[in-house]
Amino acid sequence: MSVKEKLQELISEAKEKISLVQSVHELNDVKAKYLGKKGSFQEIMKLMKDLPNEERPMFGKLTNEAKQVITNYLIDQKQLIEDAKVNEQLRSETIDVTLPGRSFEVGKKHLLTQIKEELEDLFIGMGYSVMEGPEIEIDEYNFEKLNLPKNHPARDMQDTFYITEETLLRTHTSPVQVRTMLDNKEKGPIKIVCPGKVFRRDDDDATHSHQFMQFEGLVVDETTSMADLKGTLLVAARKLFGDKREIRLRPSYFPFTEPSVEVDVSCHNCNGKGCNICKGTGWIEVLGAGVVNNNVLEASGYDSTKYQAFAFGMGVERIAMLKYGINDIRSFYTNDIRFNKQFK
Ligand code: FA5
Repeated sequence: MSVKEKLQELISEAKEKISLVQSVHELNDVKAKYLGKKGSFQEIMKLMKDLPNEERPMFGKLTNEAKQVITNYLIDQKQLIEDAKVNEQLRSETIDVTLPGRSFEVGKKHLLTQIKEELEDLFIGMGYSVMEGPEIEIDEYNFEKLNLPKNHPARDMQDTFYITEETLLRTHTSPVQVRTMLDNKEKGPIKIVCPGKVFRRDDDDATHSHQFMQFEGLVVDETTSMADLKGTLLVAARKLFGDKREIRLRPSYFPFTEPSVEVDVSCHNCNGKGCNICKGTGWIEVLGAGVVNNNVLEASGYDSTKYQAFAFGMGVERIAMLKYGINDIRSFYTNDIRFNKQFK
C-alpha cells in the first residue's frame, strides 16, 4: 500500500471515529490517538527514514495535508458538540413568559394585634405612653403591692400559675402599673397604658382562655377624678364600638381600686334595645375600673394625700369577640388561617 493510500485510509477511519464522538473529553482522546506523541502520524513519520531523498518532500506534504484534514474534522466535531450543549441548555432553561405569575399571599396582623394597636393609637393621641412589663412576675408586684396580701380572699378571683412561692405568671397587667410608679423617682404624674399577655388557671371554654391579652390604663395626678375616668372610657368605647355608644358604671369590687366599677357599653348590635349579644339588657360589660386605692399608691411610694389615680383594665379578646361577633375565644389561638384572614 502506498503512503498516499495509507494516509487516505487513516483519514477515512478518523473521519468516522470523530463523527461518533459525543463529548469534548472523548474528542481529546481521539485527537491524541491520531495527532498525539504516540499517535498514528508518529508511526507514519517513522517510514520517512526509509524513503529516498527525492520522495521525502512529497511524503511530508501529503502527511501534513492529512493532518490538517483530521484537525479540521476535530474542530468541526468540537463545534457540533458545543452547539448541541448550548441548545440543550437553552431548551431546558426556556421560560414560558405567557404562563400566569405565582401570587404571593401577603400576611396580615392578627386581630388581637390590630385591636391592641388601635387602642394604643387612641391613648397615645390622648397623651398616654405605652409601657410593657415581664410576663413572669413576682408575687409582690402582681398581688401584694396591689393591696392583695398573702391569703387575701380576693386572690381567688385570679387563679394563678405559680412558678415558685414568690414568682408566677402574671394574672393581669396591673403589675406594670406598680413597676412604673416605683420606677418614677420624681413621684410626679403618670399617664400610661399597658398591653400584654396574662395567664390564669381558668379552664378553657368558649369565653375563657388560660392565656389572654389585657389592656390596662393608669393615670396618676393631683386632680384626677371619677369624671375623668368616665370621660376617658367613653372616648375609648366610641372608638371601639362606634360614635353612638354610651357607657354606664356599676359598682363593683377590686382590691386595688376604691370605689371600683364595672363599665358597660350600650349594645352596638341593637343600639340598646336588647338582642342576643347583650342578652336582652341593651348593655354589654366590657371592663373593670376604679379610683386607685390609697394603699396601692402608698405601696409604690406615692403620697396619697397629694395624688389621686384612676385605672382601668379590659380583656382584649372579649372586646374583639363583641365587636366582631366571635363566639369562641379559642379561635384566637388555634391559628386557623381562614379565621385570621377575615380581619383586615
Ligand atoms: C383585672 O384583671 C383587673 N386587673 C382589671 C382592672 C384594672 C380593674 C385596673 C380595675 C382597675 P378582671 O379579673 O376582671 O380584672 O379581668 C379583666 C378582664 O380580663 C375581664 O373583664 C375579661 O374581659 C378578661 N378576662 C378575665 N379572665 C379571662 C379569661 N380566662 N379568658 C379571657 N379573658 C379573661
